[in-house]
Amino acid sequence: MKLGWSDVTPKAMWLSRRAFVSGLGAMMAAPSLARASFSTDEAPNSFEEITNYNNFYEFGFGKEDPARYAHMLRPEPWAVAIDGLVERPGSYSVADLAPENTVEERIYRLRCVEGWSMVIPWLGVPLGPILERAGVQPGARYVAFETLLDPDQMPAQKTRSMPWPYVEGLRLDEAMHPLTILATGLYGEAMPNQNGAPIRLVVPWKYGFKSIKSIVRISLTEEQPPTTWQRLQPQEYGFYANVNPDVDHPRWSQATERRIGAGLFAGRQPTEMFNGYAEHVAHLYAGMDLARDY
Ligand SMILES: Nc1nc2c(c(=O)[nH]1)N[C@H]1C(S)=C(S)[C@@H](COP(=O)(O)O)O[C@H]1N2
Ligand SMILES: [Mo]
Repeated sequence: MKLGWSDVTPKAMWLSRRAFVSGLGAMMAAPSLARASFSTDEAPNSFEEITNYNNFYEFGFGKEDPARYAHMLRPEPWAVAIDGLVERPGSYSVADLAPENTVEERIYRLRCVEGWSMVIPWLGVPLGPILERAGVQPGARYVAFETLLDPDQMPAQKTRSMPWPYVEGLRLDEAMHPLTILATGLYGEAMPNQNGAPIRLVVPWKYGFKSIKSIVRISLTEEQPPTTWQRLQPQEYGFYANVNPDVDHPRWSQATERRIGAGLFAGRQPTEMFNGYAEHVAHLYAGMDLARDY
């Protein structure tokens, strides 16, 4: 017998979940005006490239390790907790957060801090309305995200190579920005395990490590949350991690990038400020010194 949500969820939580889910109708009625302009018209990478060249350290450090080992991940059933400074904390299924008929395509550039990039046709929903439905409390200033912790499904979590689980965070205004999505698929299909099934963050103007995969918890916080890469190497990886060709990594230049699949002789291409999304996001950082807040 398959358990329904009302069977496994305490009543108070179920009631708040019901309020959350019923908010969807109102949301679907509002057209997303800016949607079309968010997708790049650059040619997407192939499905093969997107699913065979990955960073997902829970499955190993090699670029081909996720494709080889991510079959161990069981993306169903899956629950995402939304908690912290919200009016309606609860446990939600992927279908609650991103009902199939609300999912839209976003073709985004992805720029890894290591200096390579891709163009990926994601499927997903904006994060902002999800947080609004959960009811952001006035004291909330940041959003913290957590990946699944289960060494049986994520074999590298049996090693101490990194602090597990992988965690990330955004400032609340970054999380609410319409470019920020929770992605549930790519190329019109459910999210491949190696890309962060069943649900992952995509923040296209930031280095790829901010786009945390296989999320099980989203917490609204007052304090800036810790992030995995800042914990590991704070002098190399900051909280903001905005793509910026003018602020080099201490060990390499960020001025250019290698587009995966472009071919051996294509050469490197210039990296764009905020990964090409400056017109949409530069205002978020007005007055900040981006060399200091890297
Ligand atoms: N949980 C988790 N999320 C993660 C990572 C990871 O190792 N673990 N790697 C990050 C990095 S460094 C990048 S570049 C992107 C890569 O996403 P992709 O493999 O779907 O292209 O995922 C990010 N999200
Ligand atoms: Mo990355």
